Amino acid sequence: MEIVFITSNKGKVEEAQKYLGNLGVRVVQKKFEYPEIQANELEKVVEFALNWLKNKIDKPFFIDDSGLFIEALNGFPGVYSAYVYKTLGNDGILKLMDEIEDRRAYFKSVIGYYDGKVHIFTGVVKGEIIFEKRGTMGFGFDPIFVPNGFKKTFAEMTTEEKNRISHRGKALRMFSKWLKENLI
Ligand code: ITT
Repeated sequence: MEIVFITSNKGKVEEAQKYLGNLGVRVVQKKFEYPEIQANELEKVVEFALNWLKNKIDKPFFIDDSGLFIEALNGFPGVYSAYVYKTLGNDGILKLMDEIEDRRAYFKSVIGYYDGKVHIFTGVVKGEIIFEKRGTMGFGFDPIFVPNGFKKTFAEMTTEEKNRISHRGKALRMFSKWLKENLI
């Protein structure tokens, strides 16, 4: 079975392919710009986007909207993560966190699948923002995030290792469970 993943982010595709490949699903990346509304919840952003995309894209397809939420910054950058990553990057986040002792943060991923109906799968991973970037794998904020219970950043983990514990890995687990029960 082939499922289209609408995203501009190759890193997300690699993680989804590694996970769903185990079910025999082939993930095909399609770049197609869609509006990301400025809601305060990722779920709302995803639902709006699916409804906007549904008549423009052949079914079935899915999207993934994610964010990094830093406790000491009241959840910033959260739903603005993509913009903040592009403008400030990891160095900018580290600078913002310079004098801050509370390093707690979490990643959240919301996968929205559309097959005529909207299906939402979410995953969260808690961890800490470290003081210096480490690692070259992964993408985005991976070099500055260490998940709770681990010493390595996500950027020091292979895709399989990251998928086992990450926000997206958890959302993908729910998604693949649903696919197994309903489709495959
Ligand atoms: P889309 O085309 O799928 O929207 P994007 O990269 O713009 O791709 P988002 O809108 O979901 O993704 O923005 C989330 C931001 O958070 C973006 O800058 C990502 O690089 C970053 N991010 C998302 N998941 C991540 C992960 O697993 N590890 C590190 N950074 C991540």
